[in-house]
Amino acid sequence: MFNLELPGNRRLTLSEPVVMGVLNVTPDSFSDGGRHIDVSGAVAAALRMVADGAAIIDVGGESTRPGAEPVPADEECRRVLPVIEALRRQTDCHVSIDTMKPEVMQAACRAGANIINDVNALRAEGAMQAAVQSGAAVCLMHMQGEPRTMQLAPRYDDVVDEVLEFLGERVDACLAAGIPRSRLLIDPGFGFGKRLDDNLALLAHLPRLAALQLPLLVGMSRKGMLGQMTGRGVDERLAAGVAAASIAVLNGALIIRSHDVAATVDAIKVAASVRAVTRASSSVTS
Ligand code: 7PJ
Repeated sequence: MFNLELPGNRRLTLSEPVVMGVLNVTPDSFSDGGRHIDVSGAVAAALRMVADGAAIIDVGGESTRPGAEPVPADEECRRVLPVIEALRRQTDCHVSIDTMKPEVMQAACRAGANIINDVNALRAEGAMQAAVQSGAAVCLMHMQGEPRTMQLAPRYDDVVDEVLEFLGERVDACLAAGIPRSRLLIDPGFGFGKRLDDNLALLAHLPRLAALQLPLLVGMSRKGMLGQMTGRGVDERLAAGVAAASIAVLNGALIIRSHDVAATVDAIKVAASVRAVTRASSSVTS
């Protein structure tokens, strides 16, 4: 059983899978010529996700969707810090900061974030040091390429082997830098430099990632892979996302990153109940 150690002697118990609710904090295009951040709206959305059963709120101020343009660190801070500070005052849920930038990691953790969710796996200059100093837990995600160009020509010989090798190396780098295993999460990075076949291979073979012996986070909510399988637009992928989350939990995922918290909480209870039976009977026979 996994526990994730967090700053301030807190911990996230992962005896059952949990949901990480996605909170995108990007400018409201309807006011101030697109520069206004609706802090109270963002906080209200987060509190709703907590009420719906989210264990973690993942706050992000820069889109990492394919083709998205980078945002400077000070602008990213301007977006996320007021939201994290307000959340800290109003709830004791865990808060992760979805960023690749060391400056944002540091400021967000000072403001009360206790998990760093880095789709770049702390490879940016200064990111590893920022994570060590913050004392926060870290989610290490696999990505081939970089967000702006990653979907142009993804290529793997064996996607599962390559993701495992990459994550293993990043785990070793964290351990060498002084981040203990008890603070690490791993994530195969669905949709990050991957074609549909690659995403499906990862989902089907997710149990192989258990070799790294770390809690597994996955995010497929609303992603293109669901659209490719169902023909649905981004706002019509709830059922597909819930199905994908259930399969991920059956295959060992412990944290599900989702925009649709209430539905995902219910779905993973079903999947976790079945997984518990499978595990109990396989431990008797093996
Ligand atoms: C992920 C993420 C993911 C982790 C995004 C989107 C793209 N962080 N941040 N895993 N995806 N750990 O939500 O469509 O899959 S942003």
